[in-house]
Amino acid sequence: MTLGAREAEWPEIFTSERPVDNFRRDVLQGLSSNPKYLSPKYFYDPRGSRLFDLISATEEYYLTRTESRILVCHAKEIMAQIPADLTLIELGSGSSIKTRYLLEAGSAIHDYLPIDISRQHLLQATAALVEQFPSISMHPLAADYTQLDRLPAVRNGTTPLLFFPGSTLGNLDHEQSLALLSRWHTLLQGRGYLLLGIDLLKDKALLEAAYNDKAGYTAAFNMNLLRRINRELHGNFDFASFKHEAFFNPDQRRIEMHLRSVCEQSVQVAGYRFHFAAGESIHTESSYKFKLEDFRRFVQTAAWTLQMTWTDAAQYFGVVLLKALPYHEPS
Ligand code: AVJ
Repeated sequence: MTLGAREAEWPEIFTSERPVDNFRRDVLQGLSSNPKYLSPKYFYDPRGSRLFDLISATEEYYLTRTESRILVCHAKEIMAQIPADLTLIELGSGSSIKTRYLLEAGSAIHDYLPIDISRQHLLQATAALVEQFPSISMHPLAADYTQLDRLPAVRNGTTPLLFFPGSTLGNLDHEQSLALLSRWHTLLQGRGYLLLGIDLLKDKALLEAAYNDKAGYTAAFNMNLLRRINRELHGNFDFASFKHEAFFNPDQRRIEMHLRSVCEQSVQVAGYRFHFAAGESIHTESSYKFKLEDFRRFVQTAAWTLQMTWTDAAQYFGVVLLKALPYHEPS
């Protein structure tokens, strides 16, 4: 079936509100702030999504392969923890590569609802899955999963299982991730599960290597944000006068990515002028790293209880299953 025909099959992928319009507002707000920042969710234009796939295949970036290995080894066990007849709702599904491990782990999943901000990537990834899993009903939605005010309806009698792999929760600071976990608990009305991946705290050198791969894909991924601003917001960023930086901040337990201006300069974006001092940076991403015992307490404050944890032998990465605590209508 052609992609065109798929479009007809999934009207919601093309009718939902265009997430792009927030790009201009968020970029101008971030560049007007002190210190300057940009949201990592805007890394994922088509080129950015391809660069992330290249990063995931590097030796240094252990996260993707380690999480995939945990899912491959324990998918059946994970599914056994949850009542059968599931609706799998994936948040930020990207290439849906890890999803296959859950879909292959038996017949518990009947409906798959991938949600991603990158429309094109979502369509291609879902179309490929339909070929492999014809018995599973698929309902892709192009949307920003951090802004959902309602979850797509799940078929009556099925249990919703939210899937949030890749340690993407780590891009949010604690306040933001608490708010997001609470929002999802409310959207589920306290009924359902959340399976997520979290990158665990480890040796600084290992962490920094993962965000400074020798091939330079992470630097290109970071710099691609400026390329996107030039293309979509009539910017005139000169890539040669900014450099990629990624380092571990032990106080915050996070990797920080920055684009640092190598000289004093001013840049035009959407008709506005922004001044950069020599050495001034744009903070483009935080990747928080977790300790499992702290994480158990953390999720409880958002009305989730940690059911089970699966890690690799070296404890580099954790896949955790959370269960929603009963929902109480706010009094
Ligand atoms: C996909 C958000 C989990 O933070 O490790 C990879 C993105 N940034 N290399 C991460 C990313 C730099 C990645 N997440």
